[in-house]
Order: sequence, then C-alpha cells, then structure tokens
Amino acid sequence: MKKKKALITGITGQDGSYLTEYLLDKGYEVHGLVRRAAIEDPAHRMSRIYHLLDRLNLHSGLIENYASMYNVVARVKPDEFYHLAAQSFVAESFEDAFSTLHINIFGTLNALSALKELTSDCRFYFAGSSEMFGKAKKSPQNEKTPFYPRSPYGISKVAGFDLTRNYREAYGMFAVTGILFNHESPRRGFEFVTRKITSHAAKIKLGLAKTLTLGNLDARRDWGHSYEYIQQMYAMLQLEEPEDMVIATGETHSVREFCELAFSELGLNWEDYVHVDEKFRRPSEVELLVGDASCAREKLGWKPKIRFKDLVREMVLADYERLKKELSIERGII
Ligand code: G4F
Repeated sequence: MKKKKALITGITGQDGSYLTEYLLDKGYEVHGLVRRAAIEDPAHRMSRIYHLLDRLNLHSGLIENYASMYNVVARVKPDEFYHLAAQSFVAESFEDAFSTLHINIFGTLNALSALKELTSDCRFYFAGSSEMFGKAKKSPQNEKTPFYPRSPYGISKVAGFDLTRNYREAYGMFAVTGILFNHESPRRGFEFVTRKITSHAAKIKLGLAKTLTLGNLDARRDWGHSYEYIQQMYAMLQLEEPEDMVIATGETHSVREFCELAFSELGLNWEDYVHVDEKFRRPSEVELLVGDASCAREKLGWKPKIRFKDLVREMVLADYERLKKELSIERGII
C-alpha cells in the first residue's frame, strides 16, 4: 500500500517533534517546512528532531510567504497537513504584534489557499489555542464558549480559526481546528512558564542559579502533556466528518502551584527562591483557563493519562538530569 504523506509546519518545535515520531511509527512519509536558518544549523535549531533527520524530508521556506507554501505543497501533495508553526509566545506578541499577526494569519491563509488550489482533498489541521477564550465569560470552556482574546497572539489564532472554518464551509475542505489548552513536556521552550520554572529549579538545586523571577503567580492554566495532545491532532484528521474540538484535561492549577510542586520534587522550598517582577506581567492577562473536552471524549475517546503532578515531575527531573550530565561533561567526569 502507498505510504500516506504528512506535511508539518512547526516540525522543529515541541509538538512537531512528537507528532513526527508518532506519524513515522504509523508508517507515514513525513515532510516538514522549515526556515533556511534551521537547515544551516541543525544541531541547535533542530535539536528536537535531530535523531529523526535521516527519516524525514525537509523543505526550506517561510510560512508567511505564499510562494514558499505553494511550492512545498505542489512538491509534496500531502494527504494530511498539520499547521503548527506560529509565533507562539504570548508575551512576545505584545512586544511585536505586527510580526505575530503577519506570521500567524498569513501562515494559515497561505496553507489553506495553497491546498485549495493544488490538492483540496488533503486533510488540514490548524493549531488553535485556548488563548482564543481569553477573558472567558464561563468556565469550563468548550467549543460553544465565545472567544474573547486578550493578546495579539490570541487574536491571530481567532483569525486562523475563522479562516479554517471558512475554507471548510466555502470549499468543502476537511479543515479543522484543535483548540488545545496548554500542553507541556521536557521539550517545551525555555520561555514558557513551566519550563522556565523546571529549568531554574534544577539549576538552583545544582548551584548554577540562586533565584527565579516570575510575573503573575495567580494565573491558572489547564496543563496537559504534549505527547498525548499530538495524538488527538492525528485522531481529529481520521474522523469521518470535520469538526473543531477542545483538548484539555479539565483540571486547572496556578503558576504558584506549579512552582511549589517543581521545587518540592527537588527537595526545595519554592518561597526561598522565587521572586516576582512586574516586568513579566502582561498588559492584559488571561487569568483562568480550564477546558471541557467532553466532545473529544465522546468522539475521539480522549482521556488524559498523564496528570498534573506527573507532568511536573517528568519535566523537572528531565531538566535536573540534563544539567547534571552537562556539568559532569564540563568537569571532565564523563
Ligand atoms: O507559559 P506561558 O507563557 O503560556 P500561555 O501564555 O498560557 O500560552 C501558551 O499556551 C497557549 C494555550 O493556551 C498556547 F496557545 C501558547 O502558544 C502558549 O503555548 O504563560 C502561562 C501563564 C501566563 O498567565 C503568564 O502570565 O504564566 C504566567 N507567567 C507568570 N510568570 C509567566 C511568567 N509566563 C512566562 N512565560 N514567564 C514568566 O515569567
């Protein structure tokens, strides 16, 4: 049987790397669209997929450039397209709203438009976000909850959601949005609060740092594991009918609770090390997110297995072991 072809944007990121492994295991031919700079410096910029490079097909280009997108879609003619690439750091979207909106909105429009022109049977997944709910009027949030984005990033994701729905309704394409709540792992970028906490807690334990400075400790998020979430992206594209869906654990915890747990895993009291600085607060904050994933539970059989406590433990221990190894190499012990 002919191998199915998947094209992934954002393949070098946390979700992209797990999804690539998952699809390769399923026998897919996997293609990725990456920036030229990543191909020039694979050890650093492609560290999450470095171990997979000989099993992948990478194409250089920019998602925000229609010609790049058109060319790669024409070359690959994918069966499934996972559009994960974005400027995904909410705080940065306040600093540079123009780039965020440009990359995120045109990236999605370019992908949908190229697919419509070249291979409209391809199934399309758009990485939506719980940030679209923003200052939500009700909790928990589900597919019927009105959007109230609180950042340029959130606004760009609402636009991507609407574009995806419009291509589905106007052209009959199988195009869906996964409204994923926060999902983390040891592969998470260091700028996000969870990884910032786990990497600093590990550094403090090893004597490599003294303090950790954060912003709003009261913000609450519904945190799940990336590896479980990418499986739901795949499952959404295997349904008979296209449908947008919330993926979440249904539990919410504060940044403070995350700190408490992460530090205590390493035998530390977080209050001795964590400071607050206003500069890490956002001009407009999303205070509380918690998802109602009953639709995914019913249609995909979704049930999170990795709980909050296990997620925090996995992340903090991974950072501790990584830094310990780096230290030993530096000191010539191994
Ligand atoms: O980890 P965060 O930066 O993630 P945020 O803003 O919730 O967004 C993430 O999840 C979304 C899904 O809902 C994705 F769409 C998005 O791409 C991204 O992956 O911040 C979480 C919370 C915020 O309320 C923030 O204000 O932590 C608070 N926080 C407090 N101190 C901090 C810090 N966040 C960061 N990054 N750094 C801090 O020092």
